[in-house]
Amino acid sequence: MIRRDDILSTTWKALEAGGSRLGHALLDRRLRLGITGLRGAGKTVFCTSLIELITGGRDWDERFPLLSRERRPIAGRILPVPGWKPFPIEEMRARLQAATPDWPPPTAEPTATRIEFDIPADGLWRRLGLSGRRIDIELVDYPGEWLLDLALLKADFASWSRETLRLIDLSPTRTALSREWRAEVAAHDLSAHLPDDTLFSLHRGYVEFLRRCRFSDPPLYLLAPGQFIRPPADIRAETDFHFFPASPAGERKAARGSAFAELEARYQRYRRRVREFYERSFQGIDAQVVLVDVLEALNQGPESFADLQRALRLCMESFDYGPSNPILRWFRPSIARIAFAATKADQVTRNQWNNHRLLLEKLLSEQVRRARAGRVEIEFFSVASVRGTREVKRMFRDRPISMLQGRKKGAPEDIIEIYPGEVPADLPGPDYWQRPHRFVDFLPWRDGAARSEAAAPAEQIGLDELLDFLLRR
Ligand SMILES: Nc1nc2c(ncn2[C@@H]2O[C@H](COP(=O)(O)OP(=O)(O)OP(=O)(O)O)[C@@H](O)[C@H]2O)c(=O)[nH]1
Ligand SMILES: [Mg+2]
Repeated sequence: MIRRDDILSTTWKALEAGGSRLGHALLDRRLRLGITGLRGAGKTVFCTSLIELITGGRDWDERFPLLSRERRPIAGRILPVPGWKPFPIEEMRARLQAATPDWPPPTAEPTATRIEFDIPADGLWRRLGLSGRRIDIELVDYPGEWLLDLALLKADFASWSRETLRLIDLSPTRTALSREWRAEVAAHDLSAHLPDDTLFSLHRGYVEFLRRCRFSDPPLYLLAPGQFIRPPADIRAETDFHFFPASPAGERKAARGSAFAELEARYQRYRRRVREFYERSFQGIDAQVVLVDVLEALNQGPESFADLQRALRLCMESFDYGPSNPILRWFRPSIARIAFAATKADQVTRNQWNNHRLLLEKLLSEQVRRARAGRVEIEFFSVASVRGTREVKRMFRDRPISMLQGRKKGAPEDIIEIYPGEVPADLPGPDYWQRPHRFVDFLPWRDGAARSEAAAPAEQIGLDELLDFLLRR
């Protein structure tokens, strides 16, 4: 018979052996990160830099000063995630560290990766003789447009259609761009049967409308279904995909065989696919990283900015942390921590980083309040996963001002110098929109023509601080 004392002494011996397998087993920590960000928010660049930091970090004091000593990753390695295409880290690394570095293209398909590493044992664990704790981070990268499909999971076809059509009426740009498509829909009786070809043509009209909103001036963010804009290669041709928002004829339930009933059935099948994707990507996440590019929306003006806010709120509602949300029950997430990161901090000068962070906090104040009430730990960061600029001081009317130097997209040979302007610390009012500001999309930084330290990961802002927060006990 095994006595309790035997077990204890065996455990104790294993611990005394220092960093033994059993020691690791006791201290292992799996961290499933839910990377959340709309298109172009900076997810892929963030994932690349995070993996680089964990697997190749060095010169910690100079390069990652805000990552505490006891949380510096040791012996990081990249592992596959069964059932997922691997995150293309080699390709990303090659792009960002090339002699003429460039950003990755928009993500076309979801990928996942696992990063396993140790961090030094601290406090009690070190006294017990353990050399380290093992951490295992899993993350999924996906096309940002798809994030907006989360909201579909909460709505049936009739209410999704109602909301979508209401939004079209509310927003001047949407109203203008949808005119042609709405006229086409109005020419058909959806309470009657319609052939597939007609439904397909009306669906294409809706997709075209979404695309025009995406590239309009100003561009809009809240465009759903997101997979219509960035379709997964395997389902583009399937009829499940060929629907569009439609108002039911009167209050009656859609008659069997009617076009409306067919659209409803397709919507529901589409939703099942979406749900599968989200279950695979977000179910069981412990921590969330919410990446937001507020600067691009500030460049685009009040209508874009308001639309970004609307889109973000809608997504965040799907991750509601209050107890009564049905989505919460389905995800059953035990999200303990959220890092909200305002991305591309290198597009503004250092004295604006605090505002950059505060603006994101204001943008999502209601969602943040609810998450805090649900005892989720929250912090805000101003982050540049890969820096594209350097800051220099210049004298202007006898006063020193900060300027940014960098290379613009499309002109990699010339270093330009600009004054980007200010970031508001609160939601921008009319006075902000009058003031000049321009946050330029710079290329990743490179020193001179020949990069002397070609293998070194590019510089970052705030990534060290963010990782420190995620790894905190
Ligand atoms: N200056 C600067 N620009 C960045 C940074 N991260 C991303 N960008 C810019 O933002 C663009 C989009 O970044 P991605 O990481 O591809 O964005 P994403 O969220 O993966 O976008 P999707 O794949 O379309 O969903 C890049 O092409 C860069 O122009 C950064 O740290 N600094
Ligand atoms: Mg991407």
